[in-house]
Amino acid sequence: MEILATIAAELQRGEDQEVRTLTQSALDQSLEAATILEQGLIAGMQVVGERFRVHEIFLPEVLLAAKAMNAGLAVLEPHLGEADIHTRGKIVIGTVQGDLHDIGKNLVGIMLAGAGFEVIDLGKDVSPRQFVDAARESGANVIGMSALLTTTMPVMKQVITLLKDEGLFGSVRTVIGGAPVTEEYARDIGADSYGFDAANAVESVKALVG
Ligand code: B1M
Repeated sequence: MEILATIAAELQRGEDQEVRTLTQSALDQSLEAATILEQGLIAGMQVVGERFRVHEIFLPEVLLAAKAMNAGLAVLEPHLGEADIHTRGKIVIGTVQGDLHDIGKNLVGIMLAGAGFEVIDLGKDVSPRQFVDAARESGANVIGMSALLTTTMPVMKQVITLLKDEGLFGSVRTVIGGAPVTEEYARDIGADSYGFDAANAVESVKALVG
């Protein structure tokens, strides 16, 4: 679909206005929000990540692409998820301490809210103490953690250790995800579940809180 390739290309150029307008046009053409997300926005961001990795582009360009991604996501937000009306449970989410990548985490939050969960989003650079206190104070059933850097993944384990120290492990379940995170890593650190993408994160949380 040509418009999806154009969205991906404009996202790579960091053209947030264009991405916003094109995303709306794609919806107007009756394309599924999930298709626009996967084949337009995420496809564009994957190219950005690869070009950044091989030093063809640098941080300023990545930041502009992130801004364009957020512009497109804002248009898609009301159309993602299942739009259940009742609350399935409460979940605290955030990107772990030291990590400023929040696009994937935001997407997970949108999909969880769309599936009927009450989402308490702590934002990015969230410390273990903030996660655990927020879960206790809100009575959340689940903590969802996102990490995009290999250097910040160990913070997820610190959250689980703190839950154990505070006697909350087991009653507050954990789900983790983010590009470098694997199911095996989740098992190793004692996380209850893992989501490889936003839709899978919703399935994992549903399975946890049944
Ligand atoms: Co940075 N960055 N970045 N970056 N960045 C990566 C992650 C990197 C892989 C790029 C690369 O080298 N190819 C690399 C990490 C290498 C590593 O550790 N393995 C990297 C680096 C090195 C850095 C800096 C260190 C660069 C520097 O300063 N020299 C720096 C670190 C800053 C910090 O965090 N302290 C940095 C900064 C940035 C920006 C600020 C410029 C920007 C982020 C803006 C923002 O988020 N507001 C940025 C971006 C945009 C990226 C890439 C290009 C794209 C990430 C993204 O948004 N993807 C990224 C390359 C890549 O991933 N290909 C890269 C789209 C998003 C929808 O996918 O986040 O993977 P993702 O989320 C997915 C799944 O992972 C999953 O579902 C989502 C939807 O499918 N998921 C979950 C995510 N969280 C989940 C939680 C769950 C379940 C599933 O349960 C709770």
